[in-house]
Amino acid sequence: MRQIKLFRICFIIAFFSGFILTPYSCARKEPLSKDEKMAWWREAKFGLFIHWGVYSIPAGIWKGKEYEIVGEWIMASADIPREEYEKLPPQFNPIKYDPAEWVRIAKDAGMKYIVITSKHHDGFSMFDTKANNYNIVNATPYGKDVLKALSQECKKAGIKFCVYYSILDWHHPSQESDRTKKRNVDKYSYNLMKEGRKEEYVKYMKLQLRELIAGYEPAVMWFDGDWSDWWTMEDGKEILNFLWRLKPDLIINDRAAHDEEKGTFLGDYGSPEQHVPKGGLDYDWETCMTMNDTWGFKKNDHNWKTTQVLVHNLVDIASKGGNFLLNVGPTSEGLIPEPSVDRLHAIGKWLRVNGEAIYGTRNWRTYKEGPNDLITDYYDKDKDREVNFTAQDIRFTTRDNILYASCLAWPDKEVIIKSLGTKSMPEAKIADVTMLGSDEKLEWTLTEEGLKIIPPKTKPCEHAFVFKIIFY
Ligand code: FHN
Repeated sequence: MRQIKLFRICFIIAFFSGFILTPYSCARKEPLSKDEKMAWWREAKFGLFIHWGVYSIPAGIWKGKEYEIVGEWIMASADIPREEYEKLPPQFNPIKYDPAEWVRIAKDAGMKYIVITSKHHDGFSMFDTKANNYNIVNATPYGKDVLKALSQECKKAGIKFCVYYSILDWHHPSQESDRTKKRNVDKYSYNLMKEGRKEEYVKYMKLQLRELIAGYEPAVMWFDGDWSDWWTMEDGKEILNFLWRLKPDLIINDRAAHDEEKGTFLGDYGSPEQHVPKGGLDYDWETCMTMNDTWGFKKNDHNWKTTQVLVHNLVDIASKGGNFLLNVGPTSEGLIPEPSVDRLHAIGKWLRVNGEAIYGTRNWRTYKEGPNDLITDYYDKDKDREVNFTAQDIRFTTRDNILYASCLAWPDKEVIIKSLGTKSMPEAKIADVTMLGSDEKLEWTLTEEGLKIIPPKTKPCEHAFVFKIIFY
C-alpha cells in the first residue's frame, strides 16, 4: 500500500515538473505560428536548387537540333510526342550518382537546404511513386529512388530536404500540350486539361503529394507550373490545405496559387525567378537562379555567371531580406557539372569568412549605399552580368546590435558609410569596427558625413568585404 502511495506522489511530482510527456504536453494545443514555422528558413538564407530528370539525356539537343530554351523544356520546345519521349527513361542510368557527394558539395557551399525536382512538367517522377510506372524505379535500368537516397543523406548532414513538384504534366493522359495556343510568353507551350479529366488528375497529384510527405518528409514543397487556365486559385488553396493537414509545419511557396495580374498568392513565400527584386519585398521571398542559362542540364550551355556575380547576388539578396536558391542541373550520369561545383566551392569559401553577415540576419533601415545595382534580368543571355562595383557600393545586413556593411569591391582607401553619419543617425553609438576575416585593428571616426574607416592592409577574402560594426 505504501509503495502505491509513494508511486502516486512521484508521478504527480514528475507530471507537473514536465518530466513526463503526456499527450497533452507533447501534442501542441495550437498550430505553429507562421514565424515559428518560417524561423529555420529565414535563418538559412542560401539553398541548392536541383533540376534533374530524363531531359538531361538530350541535354538541349533533339534529333541533331539545338534548342534555345532551357533543357528541361525539350519535350515542349521540340514538340516531342509522349511515345517518343517515353524512349528516354529506358536510357536513364545515372551510375555516377552519389547523393552523399551532392550533399557534401551543398554543405561545403554553405547551403542549408536542397530543393530537388520530384516531377517536372514532363511528368516523369524521380521517386518511387505508386501512382504510375512512369518513374525512376519502374521505368529506368537504374531502378532506384534517387530522392529517397538524397533525403537520407540530407538528414544525416543536417540539411533540410525539400521537393519541387510541377502542377502541369505533359505526360499525364488528362492533359495535352497545345502549341497553337500561346501563353503571354511566346516560347512557353500551353497545356490543356481534357474535358472531364481534371478530377482524375487532381486525385493523381494528391496521391503523389501524399507519398512525398509520408515517404520523404520534405521541409518545403516548391510548386511550379500553375499557369494553365484549368488550374485556379481555388484549386491551389485546396491543395495547400490538403498538404497542411498532412504536415502543418510544411513550408509552401507561392506557385500553387498565385494571381499574376493582382500580384497576390497563397503560400508562405514569394519566388522571384532569375532576378532580385529592386528594393526587396515586404513578405518572405526567395530568388531562384541558374548558374548558366538553364535549369536542367544542357551540354552546350557554358554561359556561367562568375563566382563574383553569384556572391554579389547572395549579398544583395540578403541585404533585401531574401533567400537565394541557386540551381544546378546534373548530367544523365548523375554528376553536377564541374563549373557548378567550382562556383559552389568558391561561394562556400567566401561564406566561411563572412557567413555571419548573411545567416540569420535581416535587412536594415536601408539595404544599400553607392551608385551601382546588380544587373539581374538573367533571361537576357547576352547582357553582361559583371558590374564595376566600387568600395562605396555597400550592402547592409543586421542582427541584434550589429550592422554588417559589405563593400562590393576592395576598399584600398578610406571608406565612408554615410548612413551612419551623426546627422543621418544621431543615435548611433559605435563600440567597435572590424573587418570579418581580418585581425588587423582598424582606425575609424564617426563624423557628420559618416563613419570613416581605414581598411585593413590585407584582403581576408575575395569578391565582397564585410565591416562588422557593433553598437553599444
Ligand atoms: O517552367 C519552369 C522551368 O522549367 C523551371 O523549373 C523554373 C524554375 O523556377 N520554373 C518554371 C519557369 O518559371
